[in-house]
Amino acid sequence: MKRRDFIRISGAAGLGAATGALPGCGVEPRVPRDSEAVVTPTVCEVCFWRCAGYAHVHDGRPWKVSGHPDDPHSGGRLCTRGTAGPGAWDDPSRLRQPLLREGKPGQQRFRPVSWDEALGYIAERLQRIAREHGPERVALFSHGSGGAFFRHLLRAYGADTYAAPSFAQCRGPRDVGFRLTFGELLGSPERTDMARSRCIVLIGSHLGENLHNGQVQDFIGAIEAGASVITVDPRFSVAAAKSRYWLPIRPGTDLALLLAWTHVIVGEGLYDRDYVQRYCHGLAELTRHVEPFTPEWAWLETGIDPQVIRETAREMARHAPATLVHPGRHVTWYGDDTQRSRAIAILNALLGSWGRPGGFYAPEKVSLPEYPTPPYPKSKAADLQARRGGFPFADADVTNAVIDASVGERPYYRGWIVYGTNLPLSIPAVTGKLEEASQKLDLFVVVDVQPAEVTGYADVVLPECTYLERYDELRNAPEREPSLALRMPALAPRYETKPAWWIARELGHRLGLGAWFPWQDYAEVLDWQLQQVGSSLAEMQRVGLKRFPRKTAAYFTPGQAVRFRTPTGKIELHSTELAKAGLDPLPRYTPPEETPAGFLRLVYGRAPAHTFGRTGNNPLLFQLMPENTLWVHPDAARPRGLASGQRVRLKNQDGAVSLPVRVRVTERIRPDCVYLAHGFGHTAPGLNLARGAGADDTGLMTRVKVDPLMGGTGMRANFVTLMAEGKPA
Ligand SMILES: Nc1nc2c(c(=O)[nH]1)N[C@H]1C(S)=C(S)[C@@H](COP(=O)(O)OP(=O)(O)OC[C@H]3O[C@@H](n4cnc5c(=O)[nH]c(N)nc54)[C@H](O)[C@@H]3O)O[C@H]1N2
Ligand SMILES: Nc1nc2c(c(=O)[nH]1)N[C@H]1C(S)=C(S)[C@@H](COP(=O)(O)OP(=O)(O)OC[C@H]3O[C@@H](n4cnc5c(=O)[nH]c(N)nc54)[C@H](O)[C@@H]3O)O[C@H]1N2
Ligand code: SF4
Ligand SMILES: [Mo]
Repeated sequence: MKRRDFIRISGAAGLGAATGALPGCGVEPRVPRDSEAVVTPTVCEVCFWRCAGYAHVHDGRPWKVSGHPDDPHSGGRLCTRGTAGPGAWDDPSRLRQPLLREGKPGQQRFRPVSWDEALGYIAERLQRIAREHGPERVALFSHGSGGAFFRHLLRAYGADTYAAPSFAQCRGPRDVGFRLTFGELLGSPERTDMARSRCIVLIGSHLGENLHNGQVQDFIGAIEAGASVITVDPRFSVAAAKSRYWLPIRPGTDLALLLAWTHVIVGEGLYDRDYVQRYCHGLAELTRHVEPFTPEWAWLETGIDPQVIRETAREMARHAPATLVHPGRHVTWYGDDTQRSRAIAILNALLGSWGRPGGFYAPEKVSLPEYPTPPYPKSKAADLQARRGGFPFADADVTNAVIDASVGERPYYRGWIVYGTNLPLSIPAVTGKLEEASQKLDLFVVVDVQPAEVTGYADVVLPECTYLERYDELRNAPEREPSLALRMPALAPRYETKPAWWIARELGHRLGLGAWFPWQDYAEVLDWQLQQVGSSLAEMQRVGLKRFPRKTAAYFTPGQAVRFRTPTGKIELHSTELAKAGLDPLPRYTPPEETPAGFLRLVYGRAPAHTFGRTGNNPLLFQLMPENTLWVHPDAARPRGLASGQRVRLKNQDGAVSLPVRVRVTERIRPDCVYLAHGFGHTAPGLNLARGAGADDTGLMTRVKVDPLMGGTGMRANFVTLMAEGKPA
């Protein structure tokens, strides 16, 4: 696909989305002229790439959201999902007022209450927990912009546990693996220099379906410029379709392939000698370690022809250092994920791509001072075991460990605040635990925009307004060029919804923590911060996004002396930290569990038109893709008597059964696995469109393979059988 095709397709989808009259959505079919709309800057929150753009409001309704032309995250174009932002505002299921539980936990029976009553209830419970157990026994789960305000509130209160699914269910293994190797994290947006890559290796990363906007544009740009793409995926993904090589790997054996590639690169002397000598520690150990991992050995594990393994290794070396072995983003797959990420990091080090054009650049953000408030109280820190589950390389709090520490005989945590994360659909293998936690906790608050499944466990549900109706912190993301972007309210909050900053401030004052909220309106904080860097809120309201000059170089200069933030000051091929902890200092391959007879491995990924489960009820995106389908290879479909369009239920190895989902028979997947886009199969009664549409992968993940280094939950350890429902549609 050419870049302009991408623009046209995403633009066309967006236009269709913004103008189509939908039942229950109420979007006017008449397209207003640009001059009729009031335009204000925004930052998209439909996913966490956070593109900067503009909200166009006409007649008191948002009629479109467009990209900011100067934005490095979006190149001025929003993706399909971002363009459907007005649907988030117009979602008929939106929460409208605070709710207090009436029925039992797990039942969605609530009584609408005033903000005063809801906040009074929460403040009273928080004070009681602090008095009886200590404030450190309150945990924050968070994913999304407004979580920062609750983090600030809870730190002022004395609670420091802060767990996000973006660590233990997403990027954690990769960030830990790269930190152990290079001494630095990859961040978001990833510091990958893909636009300049000459060779791109994608291990699973399904760019194009994974629609992180700027990244997909860089990927397309690189392909247009002739980059060679090698995609490793058991499924013929969109990225595979754009690749020179597609390696349909046996699921769970990527580490064997990575070791064999390393074997070839080291054995044939294809690595960057000067770079490795100058910057790397442990080449001798690595050379010894990979000796046995020949392409022939890897063939038996991965099913990939040894000649293809050799050819692709040489292809990577030919283009180095402009070869990017992409670190991926969602990498909690099989439990050996930190080690697999280490193997990816090692390969990049050998190719000399870290700190070089076409590999990884050094990102920079704006040094933006925090608004002055008193230091947080030095209260007792939460028990590290409770927060991080005792995982030696957990660099952040571990969602599943915090959940575990909230159940059982003597639960550690007494209160939860859950902001913008739908725990039952995002954290596998916790359903029973969530029920138990909701019964045992003294306080369970959910802050959300819609009645997602997680709200069913809460005592109090607080309705946040959508991103189009609020201020949030400035977007200050590490990038090639530093920039600040403003999100401001394009409309007043609808119904009785409120922004997170307001909720946190109100609670702060009720808890006697007013010193941490010495402002009336968050706009004052933004203006103060902007003044410190030579701008102002007024300027940002006008320009939306402001770029700042870089202070350091984005790449190493030839021969530059670099001290890496690792114990040896070098890139650690052989990890001294892992060795010291008695763990494998070089990645060791463990074959995946065999698929039981008659079963298929369940794999999953992203649908381009949706973000997880959060957009299922967006009427515009629902129209584009109302449900997911189950990808099944003809060789797996035939003996089961399945045809495309037929509905099946999936049943996993432990008897968990999904909602019905339509089969898509396709040769684009290996015969030993089936594929579902994540985020469908909602059961929450309030989600009028999404409820019952398609099947949910999380409910089928009753087993996880926990990463022993950082606690991530490997989710690809589940197997399913298929049960036909009725005749082909
Ligand atoms: N449209 C859209 N885009 C998104 C998101 C979204 O919700 N919607 N979410 C964003 C977020 S938070 C994240 S973390 C990223 C995730 O996106 P990625 O980091 O790209 O996620 P992966 O898990 O690598 O991608 C799933 C792919 O892995 C393949 N796969 C399955 N098993 C194996 C295996 O054993 N080996 C290999 N090599 N491949 C395998 C699947 O077939 C599928 O193509 O996407 C981001 N982009
Ligand atoms: N089975 C399975 N599990 C997964 C994954 C998978 O592919 N398969 N992917 C994993 C990955 S990579 C990630 S990053 C996580 C993502 O995990 P989550 O972030 O939990 O993903 P969502 O399901 O989108 O839940 C987001 C919640 O935030 C709410 N929300 C949306 N906008 C706002 C807002 O503006 N304010 C507030 N307060 N709430 C809002 C939504 O209504 C929804 O309830 O999931 C992980 N879990
Ligand atoms: S990638 Fe799409 S959904 Fe995500 S922030 Fe950008 S425009 Fe919004
Ligand atoms: Mo993620």
